[in-house]
Amino acid sequence: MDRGAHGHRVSGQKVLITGVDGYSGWPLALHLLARGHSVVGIDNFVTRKRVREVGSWSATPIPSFPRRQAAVREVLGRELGFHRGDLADYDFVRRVLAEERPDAIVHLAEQRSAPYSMIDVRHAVDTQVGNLTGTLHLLYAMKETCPDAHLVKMGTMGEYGTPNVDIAEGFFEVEYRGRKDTMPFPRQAGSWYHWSKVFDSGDVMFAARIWKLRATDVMQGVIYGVRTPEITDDRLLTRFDFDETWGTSLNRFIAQAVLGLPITPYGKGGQRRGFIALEDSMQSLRIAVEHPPAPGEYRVLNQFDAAYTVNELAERAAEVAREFDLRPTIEHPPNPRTEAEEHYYQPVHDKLLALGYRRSRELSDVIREIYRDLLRFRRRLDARRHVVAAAVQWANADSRPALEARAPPRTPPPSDVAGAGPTERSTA
Ligand code: USQ
Repeated sequence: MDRGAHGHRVSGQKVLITGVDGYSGWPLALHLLARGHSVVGIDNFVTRKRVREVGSWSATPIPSFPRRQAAVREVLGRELGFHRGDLADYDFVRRVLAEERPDAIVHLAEQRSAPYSMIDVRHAVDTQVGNLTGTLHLLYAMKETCPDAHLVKMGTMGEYGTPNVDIAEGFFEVEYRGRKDTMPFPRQAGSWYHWSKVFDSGDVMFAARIWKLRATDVMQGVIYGVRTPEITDDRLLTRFDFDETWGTSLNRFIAQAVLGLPITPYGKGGQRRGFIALEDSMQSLRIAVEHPPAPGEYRVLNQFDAAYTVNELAERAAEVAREFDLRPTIEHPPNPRTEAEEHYYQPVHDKLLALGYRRSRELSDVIREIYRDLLRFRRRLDARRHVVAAAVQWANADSRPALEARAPPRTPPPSDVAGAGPTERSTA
């Protein structure tokens, strides 16, 4: 067993992943298992439910969780432990942590969609109360049962907003009225969802300080992609969302091209964000797990690979589309969000590189791979094409009428889902 600089186990760790059934949680479980760690997951399947709530589904067919576990056993020859439950239930969280005693906890079990949080007051409250409650429960349960574990908490680059100065990696030195201090870089989030991550960051930083917990707060950029090297079989596919609330921009652009719909950078399209391929996000999380900070240290990682404007990504998606005989147009619908459409954006992202992060593949190669998979699942996309257009408006207090007014599906859902067995509805 290897030990790191802080006497902490590096290889062969036991890692608990909350949100193991999700877009990132599932490929992270596969990646960590393949690297020799043991993995236990938690999920309550609420993402599957919420995606159904907005009338959508994953473009890739997702087996029920027991079938996912069986596929891991068969393809990777490894066991994936699992506890079904909700982080809102403190007794459940405490019991699982006491029983599993993980070396690291990767906390991904939060409502992760900005548009979903902006639908109306109920969705805003569900997002913030749910996200903050889950994180606080984990922090308390760690303190009570496994205070030496390392919490890797999924945050977002969107916590920082788009200030007109460079964005520091968590902390920066400030001089004010002749005095200096090192302080958290200001947060200016752009949705109720993104604000929930800001509040979480404060809670994690404070818990690390008072209870000497090890914590990594991951400022994650926008993820794109459908595959990781461990996804060698369709039964191991992760979910891929393309509707307006759950799909992220580049993934949506490729789905739009496959559906023959215009690609939609909102407004002027000069919104610049940090992006990272799914595979490289998994690499980064694994690096964070394998390099824990010292007890009491709250570490912030800006986790993205490169910054692009949505116009640049729309153009790249349209260019690669031609290789597949697709000829998408690019349109600029009025921006449903309240955000700067032309702005400075220069975040520092040095720490993961210093820990050994290297980009695995070029952007166009990943885009190509997404096209190949989405073309295979085109019927599933087509059955839900009505949920691609934006309906949730930041300026509205209630976007439900607009969401409900979207046209119903033209075709019934296809039943042939790549032999994956019963899909979507979580447990069998
Ligand atoms: N956008 C378009 N057209 C679209 C969809 C999005 O122009 O059809 C624009 C948005 O207006 C925004 C940018 O693309 O300016 C990014 O939007 P997104 O939907 O790709 O990402 P976002 O809502 O910011 O959230 C996603 C994930 C979230 C994660 C975040 C990282 O859903 O969980 O925290 O990316 S970050 O953006 O760095 O905050």
